Amino acid sequence: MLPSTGHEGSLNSLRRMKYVLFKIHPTVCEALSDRRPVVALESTIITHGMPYPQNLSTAKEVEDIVRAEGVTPATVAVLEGKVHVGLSSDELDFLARSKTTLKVSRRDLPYVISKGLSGGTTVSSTMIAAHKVGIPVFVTGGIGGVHRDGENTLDISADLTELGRTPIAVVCAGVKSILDIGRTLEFLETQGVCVATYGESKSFPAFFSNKSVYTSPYNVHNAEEAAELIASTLSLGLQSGVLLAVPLPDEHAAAGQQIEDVIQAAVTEARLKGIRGRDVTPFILHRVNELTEGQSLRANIALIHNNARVGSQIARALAERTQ
Ligand code: PSU
Ligand code: MN
Repeated sequence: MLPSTGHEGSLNSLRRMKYVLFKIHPTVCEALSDRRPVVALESTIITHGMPYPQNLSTAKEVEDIVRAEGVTPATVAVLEGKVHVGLSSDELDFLARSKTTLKVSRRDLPYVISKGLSGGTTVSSTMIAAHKVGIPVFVTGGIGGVHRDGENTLDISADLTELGRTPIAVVCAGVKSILDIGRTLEFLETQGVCVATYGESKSFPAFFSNKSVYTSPYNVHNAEEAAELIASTLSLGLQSGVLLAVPLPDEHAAAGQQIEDVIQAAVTEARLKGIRGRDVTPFILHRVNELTEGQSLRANIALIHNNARVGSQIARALAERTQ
């Protein structure tokens, strides 16, 4: 018999906690134990980022695109106090229809878990879940950032500090111009986040627009280069994340410009109405969609599809390297 370390009790309770707090879908479990590629997906976009029924169809399409690339999708959400990694079709349906689910960021996790509540996970809490179960690549639409006037309000998304402390590669379409892109990039630099644009463009993309006036620190030209960058972050043992920004496909660029024009109106409206804190991003997304008569939603869906494809290729290239 092995000598007692005196830690068995706490180790066992830790294992139990993880078992109790997390529910990993069998397809995700199998893929992870076979070292096959998995892509994590967030769910605030389902609960607070898009209206029903487009939220549901998009969530399903994104999972299908990931599967078609030979990768296992793992949509993350909190359901009745458990962090689910990988959802069933019924669970996706529940999240898309529910009007009472919460928006769960890092700071909300303890409360939501302790009360047995349900919610969509933001980029920050999805990164936490992905890291805990060992999924290195995560695909989303847009990350949170420093809000306009953030130098006064201090409204800076927890996504940015999460990228500074959790080694996950987040594939997105850049930062929405509802945010202050320049300050967001400065903040990411302070947090030690390696930021690169995917492809040839020197510009850092602005979500609806495939370029901004800001230069991207780096470029990766293909999935292999992106995987190399992620692998280097992991081998160095850096505890910070990587942000890969994939520009919106050209055919949607014109719509992007028109959407930009109404963003200022929506931002001003949010300020005048006294919208604060976690409600700001969902409010602006909703208003921009109304003001563009659905054009922003269509562009949003197109770019998420594109990100899912690119992110899956990166996850595959990374898995091939580490196999
Ligand atoms: N940007 C979008 N759609 C979204 C979000 C951001 O275009 O759904 C969501 C993401 O889940 C992101 C969160 O992590 O909003 C950021 O919210 P906040 O700005 O409150 O940190
Ligand atoms: Mn905020």
